[in-house]
Amino acid sequence: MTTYLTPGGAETLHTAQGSLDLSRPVCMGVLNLTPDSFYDGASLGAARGGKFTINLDKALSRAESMLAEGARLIDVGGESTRPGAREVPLQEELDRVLPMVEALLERLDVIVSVDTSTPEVMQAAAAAGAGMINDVRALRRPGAIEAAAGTDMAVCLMHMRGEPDTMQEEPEYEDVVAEVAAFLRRRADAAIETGIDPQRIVIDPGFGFGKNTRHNFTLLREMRQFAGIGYPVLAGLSRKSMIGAATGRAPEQRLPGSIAAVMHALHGGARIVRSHDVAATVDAIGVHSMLQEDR
Ligand code: YH5
Repeated sequence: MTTYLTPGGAETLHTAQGSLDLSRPVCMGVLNLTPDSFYDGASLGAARGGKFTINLDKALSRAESMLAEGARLIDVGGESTRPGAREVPLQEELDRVLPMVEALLERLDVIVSVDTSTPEVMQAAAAAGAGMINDVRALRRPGAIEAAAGTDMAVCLMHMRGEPDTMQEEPEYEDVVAEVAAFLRRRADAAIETGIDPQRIVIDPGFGFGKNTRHNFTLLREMRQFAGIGYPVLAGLSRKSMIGAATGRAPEQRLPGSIAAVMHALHGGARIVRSHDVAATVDAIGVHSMLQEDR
C-alpha cells in the first residue's frame, strides 16, 4: 500500500484531548442541536423568539449510542451550515453549544469537535476542554485563525464557496479539484504561519458546500489528490443531496448510498468520516481495513 508522508504526517492527529491514531480511519458522529432533535418545546420556543432549551439528557444518550457504535469523535452543532441557513447570534451559539460540550466531556470518553466559525466560541470550547474545531469557513472569520492558534485544539479546515445562504446559487469552477485543493493548501499554510502545529490540521473538500452534483462527484472521484496534500482528510457525505441525486431517495433513506460513497472516500485515503449513522460507517471502515494489504 502507498503511504503518503506529508507535512502533518497524516497518521496521528494532535487534539487538545490528546493524540488520535488515524492509521486506521475513524468515524465522527454528528450530534445535531436542531429544533427537531434535542429541543424541548421547539414550537413554543420559536414563538418566544428563538429561545430553545436543549434536552441535554436526550442528546447525551444519543452521543452515548454513537460512542458504543464506535465513534471516536462527536461533532457538536452541525446544522447551522445547511444550505440556506442563517447566521446565529454569538450568545445564542454559546448557549446552545457550550452546555452540550461540557456535558459530553463530563460524562463520556470521546473527543469533542465543536462546529463553529466564531472566535469567542472557539475560546470558550477550548476553556471547557473540547479537542477539536470543525470550521466550515476554514478559520476565515476575523480573529478565528488567531483564536484557534491560541488553543491546542485540532482544526478541520473545510472548503466552502460563498456562505450557506447563497452557496448553492449556480456554483461554477474551472477545475473544481485544483481550486479546492489550492484553497485547502492556502488555509493550512495560513494556519501554520499563525502558529498552529501541522499535526493539528485536518482538511475537508466540503461536499455540498457551494458545489453541484457533478462537482461533488468529481471531488469524491479525485479524493486521493486531497490525501496527497499531506493532512488527514475528513469526508462528510452522510445523507447529502449528492447521495439523493445518485439514488433518488429522501434524506432518511440515504444510508446505503452514503455508505457506498464512504467506501470510495476511504479508498481515496479519507481518514475521518463524518456521519449520522455511526454503526454502518464503522462497519464500512472495518471492511475497508481488511482490504489493506499491510494489516
Ligand atoms: C462536512 O461535510 N457538513 S453540516 C445537507 C443534507 C444532509 C447533511 C439532507 N458540517 C460537513 O451534514 N463539517 C456539515 O441534506 C460539516 N464537513 C465538515 N467538516 C451539513 C450536513 C448535511 C447537509
